[in-house]
Amino acid sequence: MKKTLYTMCFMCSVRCPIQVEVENGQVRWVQGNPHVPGMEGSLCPKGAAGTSFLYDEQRLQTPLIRVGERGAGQWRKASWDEALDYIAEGLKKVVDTHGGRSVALMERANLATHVSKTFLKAIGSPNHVTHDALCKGSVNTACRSLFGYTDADMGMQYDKTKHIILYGRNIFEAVAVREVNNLMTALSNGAKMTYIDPRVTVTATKAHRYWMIRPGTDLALNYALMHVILEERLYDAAFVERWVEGLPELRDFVRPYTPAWAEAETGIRAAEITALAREVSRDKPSVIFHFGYRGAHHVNEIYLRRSLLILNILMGSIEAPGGLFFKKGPGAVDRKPARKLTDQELPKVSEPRADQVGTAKLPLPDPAHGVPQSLVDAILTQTPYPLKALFINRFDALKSIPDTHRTKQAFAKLDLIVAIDVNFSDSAWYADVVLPESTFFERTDCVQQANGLKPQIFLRPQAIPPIHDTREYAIIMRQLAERMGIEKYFPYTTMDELVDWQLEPTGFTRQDFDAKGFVAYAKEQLFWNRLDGLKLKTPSGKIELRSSLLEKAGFASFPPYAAMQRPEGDRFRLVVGRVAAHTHVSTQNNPYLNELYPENLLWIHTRRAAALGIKDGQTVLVTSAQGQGQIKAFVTDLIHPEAVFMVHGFGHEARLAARTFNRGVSDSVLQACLTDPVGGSPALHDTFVTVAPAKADEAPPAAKKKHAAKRS
Ligand SMILES: Nc1nc2c(c(=O)[nH]1)N[C@H]1C(S)=C(S)[C@@H](COP(=O)(O)OP(=O)(O)OC[C@H]3O[C@@H](n4cnc5c(=O)[nH]c(N)nc54)[C@H](O)[C@@H]3O)O[C@H]1N2
Ligand SMILES: Nc1nc2c(c(=O)[nH]1)N[C@H]1C(S)=C(S)[C@@H](COP(=O)(O)OP(=O)(O)OC[C@H]3O[C@@H](n4cnc5c(=O)[nH]c(N)nc54)[C@H](O)[C@@H]3O)O[C@H]1N2
Ligand code: SF4
Ligand SMILES: [Mo]
Repeated sequence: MKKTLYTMCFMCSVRCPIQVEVENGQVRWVQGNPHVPGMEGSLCPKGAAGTSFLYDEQRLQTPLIRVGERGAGQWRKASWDEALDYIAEGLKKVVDTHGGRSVALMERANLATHVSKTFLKAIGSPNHVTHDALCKGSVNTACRSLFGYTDADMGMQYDKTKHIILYGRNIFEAVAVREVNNLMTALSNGAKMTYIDPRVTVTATKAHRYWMIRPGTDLALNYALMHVILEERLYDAAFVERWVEGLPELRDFVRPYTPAWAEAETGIRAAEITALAREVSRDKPSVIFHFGYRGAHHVNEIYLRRSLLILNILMGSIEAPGGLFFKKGPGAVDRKPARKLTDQELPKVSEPRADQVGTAKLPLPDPAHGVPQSLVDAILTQTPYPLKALFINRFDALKSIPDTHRTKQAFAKLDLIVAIDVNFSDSAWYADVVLPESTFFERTDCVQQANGLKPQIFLRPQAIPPIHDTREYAIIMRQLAERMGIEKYFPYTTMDELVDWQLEPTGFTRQDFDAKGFVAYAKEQLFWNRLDGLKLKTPSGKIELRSSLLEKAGFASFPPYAAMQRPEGDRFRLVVGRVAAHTHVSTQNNPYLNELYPENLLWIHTRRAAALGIKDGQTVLVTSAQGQGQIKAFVTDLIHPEAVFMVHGFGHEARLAARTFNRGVSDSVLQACLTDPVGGSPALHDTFVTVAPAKADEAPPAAKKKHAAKRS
């Protein structure tokens, strides 16, 4: 028996629409959904490795309960009833002793996040955090400071752009399939691409202009670009006049930041900076200064993100074709979005958040997401109150939060750790109970409300029944809710019931998705009139260059430029990023992808390597104040001499993920946990390291802690 269906890939969280061929209960073929513009059959390498994930014997197959010490890797298989009873018993003990607030849940924001939020509210905890701040929290805060909308409410129209400027947005390796294809359309129609990165990436090789910037100096470049644009009056005067608050202040502020000044800071020639400002202005308003991703790298990240958005604003590219747009929801055509469990009347939680978002310490990060690294602080210090149980869903706290040693110390303070995953993540390895979720092929998921220029809804229906003893997250949480006596907030027992409940207000039914995998609320793209129809959500109703959000919280809108500390002597700035063949920390053990890219390497400049006696391919020891690890050197001229680079996501500790166990180094072991206090992102690129040839007699390549990690 053969069938074709439409669903969504989940080899990364982009959730590309895909078409799946199933024959005799086996997934035989996967490709991009041909009905979705920009997909048309395409997949990235990770999406193409989906079946190798589905049929991998090393993924999680049954619930597991720890029997040895945490991290020792000794487990007993358990039935679902046994595992859920065990968790419920532990949870009740924690709640009875310390209150509902002592339970926390960390997850990568996903389609079932409303289920998690509902669970926590129902037991009386405010402590839900997502990965968002780790990825792009400062981008989120920057968008709110200017427009009153979050970054999730905004998009970029790649296919119509005339010039895109990418600041380490390595779009051809850190991939989202539709973005890549849409940008290729623009490039084949003659659009220009400028790429700025201290490292020559694949994207750099495809750009019309590439600048090897000194790491950490993009803000200086942007102030000089603004300087030229304002001095030469190259901006979109009509747009700025109508919508912008604070232009005179900006003009005064950037006056001293000349291209010559920026040249000394960035290493980019002043004449070239001026030339870019003039060239881009000729293509306005169809230009994009890409403001997203790589959003989490310095303690003043918020101001870099604001500067990128301000450049777009000066170009008038807001709600312009080929520029930035605000996503439109069903409300724009008088329709209703899919319902979420959090739309129900839920108990009010009055406890303050343990991560201190919304307090004087972190007043501005988005409370819808919280700040995970600050929650780690709260667990470690057990302040402002005890935190005793932690759920980790679709997230690997030990690898995705800087300073693994510190996160492990925090874990030691917990009475109960539950990991819900599809793989043996390192966090699962250190958990007390591991619950296996069904993979994206094997489960029906919650509804995806996809707002954009055309509001749409996508579904992820089950392609085949689970191969192993796994369940869907929303069902797992419903079954746990039954044991905790809070099941009334979970009005479903199957995923089909939940999807029907979610779809009810939309006027669509599940059957409406059979033909193409999605439904659209509108036929045409919806733009607001950029000269009189922007619906801004700032207090002034304007785009606030002078931000009331920042200033009310005691932060400046235009703080004077402060240069990043430079690595001195033999030290390097550690910079990290993605590779096309892997998703963050999830796919390193995938049979196909592991073969394509089995371990990370340390990029180091030829001259610096020679001075240290390091040869290409040689194993080196990388050391920071937090930790150290052994990794092979990639000696090259393709990186700025001040930086070394490694791909994030390696150095796995879970032995049962056997292909990737102990291969390469985890950046999180090396990184200091520093946070942008305004935006909420961790400063992933503010760690300095030394690099030395590894001694021949040292242990084989492995990430080691400088301090012996305490086992709980
Ligand atoms: N040191 C350091 N930290 C970083 C970054 C960095 O570059 N360096 N990057 C940051 C960025 S940009 C991001 S977005 C975050 C990402 O952080 P994470 O979300 O932690 O990383 P992922 O690799 O996307 O996924 C984490 C876990 O989800 C599991 N998973 C995959 N599919 C499923 C599923 O269907 N169900 C369940 N339950 N689990 C599943 C994977 O097996 C994996 O263990 O990390 C941030 N943290
Ligand atoms: N294949 C793949 N694709 C992905 C993901 C994935 O895990 N795998 N994850 C998705 C997610 S969640 C994210 S957040 C995005 C990330 O998307 P990007 O932000 O585009 O990707 P990164 O690899 O994190 O980019 C880091 C780049 O910034 C450069 N860089 C370092 N320091 C500086 C600097 O000071 N200035 C400038 N201009 N550049 C600098 C690095 O050399 C590196 O090339 O990718 C998304 N797409
Ligand atoms: S970008 Fe690749 S891995 Fe991510 S959802 Fe799309 S096809 Fe899947
Ligand atoms: Mo991210």
